[in-house]
Amino acid sequence: MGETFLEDVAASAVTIERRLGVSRREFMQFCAATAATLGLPAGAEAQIAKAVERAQRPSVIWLHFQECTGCTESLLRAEHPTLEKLILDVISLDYHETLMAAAGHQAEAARKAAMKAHKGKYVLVVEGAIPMRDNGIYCKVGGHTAMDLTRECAADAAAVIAIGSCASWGGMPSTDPNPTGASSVGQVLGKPVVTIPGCPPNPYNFLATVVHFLTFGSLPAVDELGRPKVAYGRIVHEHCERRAHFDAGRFALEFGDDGHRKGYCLYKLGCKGPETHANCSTIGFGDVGESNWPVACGHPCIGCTEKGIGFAKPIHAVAQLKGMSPPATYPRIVEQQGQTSFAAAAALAAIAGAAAGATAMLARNLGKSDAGQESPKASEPPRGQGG
Ligand code: FSX
Ligand code: SF4
Ligand code: F3S
Repeated sequence: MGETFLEDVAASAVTIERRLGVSRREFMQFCAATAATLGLPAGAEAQIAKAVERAQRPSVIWLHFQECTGCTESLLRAEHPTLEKLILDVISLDYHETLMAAAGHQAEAARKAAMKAHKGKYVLVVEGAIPMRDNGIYCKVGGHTAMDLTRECAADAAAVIAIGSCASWGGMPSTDPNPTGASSVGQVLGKPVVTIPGCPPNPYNFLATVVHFLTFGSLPAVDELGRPKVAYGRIVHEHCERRAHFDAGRFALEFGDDGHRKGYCLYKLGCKGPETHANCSTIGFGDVGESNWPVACGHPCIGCTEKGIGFAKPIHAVAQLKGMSPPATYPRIVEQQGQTSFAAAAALAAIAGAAAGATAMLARNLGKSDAGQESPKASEPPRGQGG
């Protein structure tokens, strides 16, 4: 590093550009987005940037069991080229069956070597459910059952993350009658672990969790199901872009009917947004562009992040209404809605505890100030710890 602050900045900009192939500006935008996802106070992006730039990348051992590899796919198939680069840059992926070049004994040796070299320090990520029936014989890798591998790798891990609904609570493989006894990582280990459910999960939630670990040396606060509160503290319905239609009683009744084509609420088509905890409606899904999440695409939320809802409750069944607090703001759908000013929405979000979902949504909506409904004075979104 150079002797002056400016030299330091210039040097780190060059390093980041070389490492990630992105400009310093893009990198800082990523850090700000991650800070918003984590519901961190203003200024946290600088701390995140410092940690990502300087910290030693944590070794990650990533196991795959009963699943479709959609979790990994969602991390890699991003529209924005920096996301997967960032993920692969902030961690050192030492074992990942679908991404590593090694195969067979070589792959097994790589896993053992990483476990030995980083004993007590590596992060174990498990993707997929783990069959427990008949001593776990329905899923084996390298001659070992998924059950044994999970326990062996978790024993010396600094942190265990269950990624995707399958690993978090059984997901699709555990669908009734669950012939293989597909179970979660927590069930196999007999203790709670951090879970990032979703089928597939939102890559930003995984990245934000890892960045939190990198920046603060700990995983973020979780709810009773192990889900980071900042990402899963609110129900989808609370910040849904169709919420104004729900409140006004305007519903699509059939796919393709007039209400559906007008973008009305999908509740009567079985949308599980009112009973599903996730931030899809606030940060969008993955990194595939604006308004790309199930409801925005015209399909009801199936509750993929929620145990007992996704793959359990019929897709057409009407959701139970939970936690019916007013939304923080009403994005885009304004034509029949009165004047919800941005300032009022911001104040409401602050009163509601400035939950991460609201914070992220308000941050996102700052870019839409051309909608004409937002106060030009409100240039700063409220920030605060979510939960
Ligand atoms: Fe697939 Fe992952 Fe679904 Fe499961 O995601 S997208 S079946 S949650 O474990 O690969
Ligand atoms: Fe959105 Fe579904 Fe709630 Fe309707 S029921 S407002 S579509 S989350
Ligand atoms: Fe899943 Fe519903 Fe989000 S189906 S991706 S939780 S909108």
